[in-house]
Amino acid sequence: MYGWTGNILRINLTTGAVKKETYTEEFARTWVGGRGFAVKILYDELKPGIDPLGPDNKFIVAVGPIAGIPAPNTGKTVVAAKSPLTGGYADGNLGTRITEHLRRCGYDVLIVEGRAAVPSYIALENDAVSILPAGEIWGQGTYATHDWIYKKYGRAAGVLSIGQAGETLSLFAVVRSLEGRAGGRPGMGAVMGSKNLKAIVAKGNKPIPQADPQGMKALGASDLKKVGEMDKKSGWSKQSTNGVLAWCNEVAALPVRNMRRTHHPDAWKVDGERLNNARVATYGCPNCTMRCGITIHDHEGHESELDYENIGMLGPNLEIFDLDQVASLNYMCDDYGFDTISAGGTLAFYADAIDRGHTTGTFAFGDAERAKELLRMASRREGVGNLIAQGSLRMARAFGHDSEKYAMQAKGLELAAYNCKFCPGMALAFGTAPIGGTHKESWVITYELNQTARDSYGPEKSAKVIELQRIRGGLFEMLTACRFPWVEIGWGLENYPIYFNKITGLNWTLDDFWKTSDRVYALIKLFWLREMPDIDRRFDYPPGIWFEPSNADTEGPIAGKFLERDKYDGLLQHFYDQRQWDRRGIPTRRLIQTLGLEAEAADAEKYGRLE
Ligand code: PTT
Ligand code: SF4
Repeated sequence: MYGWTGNILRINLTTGAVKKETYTEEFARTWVGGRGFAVKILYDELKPGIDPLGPDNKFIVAVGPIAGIPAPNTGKTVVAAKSPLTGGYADGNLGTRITEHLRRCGYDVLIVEGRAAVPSYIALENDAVSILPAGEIWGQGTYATHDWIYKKYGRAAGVLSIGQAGETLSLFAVVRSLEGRAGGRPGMGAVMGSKNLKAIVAKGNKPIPQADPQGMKALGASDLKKVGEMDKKSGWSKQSTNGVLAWCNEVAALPVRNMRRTHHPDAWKVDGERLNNARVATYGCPNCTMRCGITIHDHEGHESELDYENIGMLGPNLEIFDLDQVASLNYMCDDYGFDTISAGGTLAFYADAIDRGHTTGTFAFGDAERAKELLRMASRREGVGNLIAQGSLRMARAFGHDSEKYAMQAKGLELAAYNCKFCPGMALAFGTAPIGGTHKESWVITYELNQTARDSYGPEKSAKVIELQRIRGGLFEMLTACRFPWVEIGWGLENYPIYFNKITGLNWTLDDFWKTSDRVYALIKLFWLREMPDIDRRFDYPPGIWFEPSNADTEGPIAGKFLERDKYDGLLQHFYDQRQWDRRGIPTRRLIQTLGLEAEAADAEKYGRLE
């Protein structure tokens, strides 16, 4: 078998047992890698109902067959587990040198089980595997942790770490890698923390098996160069992801004031141009020639890396239009290891709940200093920080007063920075995203607003959502390659089967990836069904407030417009029909057979009926 190492490393932190296991070529072809491997392993190995923060949960690090081999942009890794935030399947994707080093140590997957008796870190150095004490850095942020590890293993090593948020089990703690960014929004950092696992470091120099290494080397080098040239020509990385902020403001899709408003006259103060002007450095993930990580200094001189989602959620959504303050909040999230999107969404919900009189407290939109204090409290679980650390849905349940409808989340995960009060297609993308309210599966909003009638709830929108889910949530999450060359500068999708075939020696087309992607989405839904047998189509709805006429804007381009519940339901039905899922949003028996998931479905049927 080429492309895949065929090896899984399993480490049990309770017993200290380390086991090298193999997987078959059939497993590799059925699940490809990254998210595909992760969901299959979690489905097979986790008993439904286990405590996500208990020793029975498993923390998975998984890469795909082209990962770590120089080509556009193959430096990404998937981290996955059962989520403590949502209770369902969860994963995230981050740039890190672990991608290459894990493979160069000889593995495509790392499974961490159990719970260490004391704070620990895992070190992989080719065949050597050590579980070592991390007491010295327990209580430290992610920057200090990385430095500590780099001092021991050198700057070329690959590192994943958590900060205090992961240690104190914040339900939206992420995993960080300073070699890329952060990943695992639905609490993957808390799962590491629950295992007393502060960090993972890997250093390897074994070759990665490839069918045509010379051919791939030449092609990868020339394509990386081409992507770099295309990026320069397009000018995209001048503002990187934050180029979209001004557009969102203009088209009334910006999250402002807990998504109560869709645009703001001060939005320009935190837009891509201002970010580029303040730039102090540019960072990129491994194997990338279109480096998009823009850093700026905050008031205290910290260097803070800002993307659109960070700025949108910690800036306009909290009505903070001072870029330095946004940078400070972002730096704190990065150091503590909080997800910026959920942190911004939860703080905004808290300010909104106080504003509506549904709770008492000291916090108002625009108050950056208090927002920082609340983040500090959340990292220590002090006072109201204990509630904030659990996300907006749990906070809403604690406050009551029907406040759940304006907790801006789907499946328990806070929505990313697109206000879809009147974007039915993007609302569907959030509602049906398999890990909860993320934009990463289907960023349909530009298609919806630029190429269709905004008020259409037609099947063209659900079809596009599925097409994008297959590409973004399927192809890129299985291969663990960054999607930005394709999304942002038009690097052709047809290149990916070419890399895949050169590396694996197979002869796949994009259609093979679409089928595998459908299998992965179906299995993720079965995972949720086993955990929550009562789920139905309401599970795929966005927050209730988007359906309320009283929530519509009173001025601006979408004045008086809001999502219509019946029509959204119709759009959701188009989505189910096109996916061959039943009226509850569960894959049908016919689809299960087509995808070869009979064994998995038989298990799911113990918990919820299939149609
Ligand atoms: C993703 C989510 C995103 S999506 C952003 S910014 W974005 C936030 N980044 C955070 C951060 O930074 N620090 C922090 N403490 N929390 C953060 N939470 C948020 O996490 C880097 C880029 C981006 S920038 C995006 S869209 C693309 N994401 C990709 C993906 O998911 N898969 C893939 N194959 N390629 C991708 N390419 C792009 O990578 P999650 P990231 Mg990752 C500092 O984390 O859980 O997947 O959530 O995201 O590493 O920041 O992505 O406008
Ligand atoms: Fe990382 Fe950005 Fe390059 Fe993607 S484009 S690999 S996110 S630096």
